[in-house]
Amino acid sequence: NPEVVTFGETMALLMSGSKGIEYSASLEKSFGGAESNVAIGLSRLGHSAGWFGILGNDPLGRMILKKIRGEGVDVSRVKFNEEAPTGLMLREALPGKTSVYYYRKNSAASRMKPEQLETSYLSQAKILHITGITPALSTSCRDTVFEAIRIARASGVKVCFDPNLRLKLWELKEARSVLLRIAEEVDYFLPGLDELKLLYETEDFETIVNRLSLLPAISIVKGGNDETYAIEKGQVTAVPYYKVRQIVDTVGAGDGFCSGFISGLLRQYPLAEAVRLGNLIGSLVVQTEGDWEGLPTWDEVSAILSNQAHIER
Ligand code: KDG
Repeated sequence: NPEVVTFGETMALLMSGSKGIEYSASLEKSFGGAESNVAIGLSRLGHSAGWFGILGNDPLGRMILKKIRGEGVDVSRVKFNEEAPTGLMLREALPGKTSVYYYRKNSAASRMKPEQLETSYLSQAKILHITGITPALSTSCRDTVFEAIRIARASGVKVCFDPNLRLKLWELKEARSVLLRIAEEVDYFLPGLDELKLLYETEDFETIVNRLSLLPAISIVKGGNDETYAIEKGQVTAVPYYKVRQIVDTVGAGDGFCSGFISGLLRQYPLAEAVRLGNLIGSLVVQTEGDWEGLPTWDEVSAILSNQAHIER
């Protein structure tokens, strides 16, 4: 059984070049989903990771399954739905503005139900990773998230939660109530600072820290002033970002962070070191186009950490 288990919606992704979707003659095909991005990251870092979700029984669904399997992620619990399609997203990165368009309403993934969870698959993991995208997809997906947390907690599996606030999927008011309820029940809460400002309705960092300190979870706040904050029992530790040569595409950086942080937890690093590894993976992902393509292997990470020069040929 995988050490880390995660689930959610993974969609086909069509990306345009600099002409944008409207004027590009062709689009590049890939796929992405916050949870499978994290699973791929963990697999590349040398851990066993399992991802599941529901895909449409269509060419895009089959492509996604093969690609994620090809990354060494356990996909044995993935299901296909015959009635609904695989979700799709289009993305364009125009100078200064990245836009995402979803074609995912009533997708196969949105049909996930709590009864489909396999208790022993979850309960034998060390870590369950969930995101706040899944509960936004449908009520049955929301119930599935809460049931997965219940199973994990009953078996002593640690739960990591990235709220991944997606205002294209639900109203802030509803998102706030659901995401903050989930945050109460997890071991590691991994929000971005911008998300916390919306969830707690304040710009004030002190207030945010106070609110987070009331949670049982250790909170890791991404996207501060070029640093990530680890907040444990009211104690704030700031861990600086790595320098990035050129930011190409920031999508997937948060997922990269999560995979590095979880890798640090599995390696039993002290908290700040796990955060530092998360920062490193995030900094590498933003230098490549795509959600998960830039995720490094453990060999690449080791080389960077030991300062080895990269030899092209
Ligand atoms: O974190 C990256 C994700 O946003 C991307 O892969 C798409 O999962 C996705 C979503 O639902 O937005």
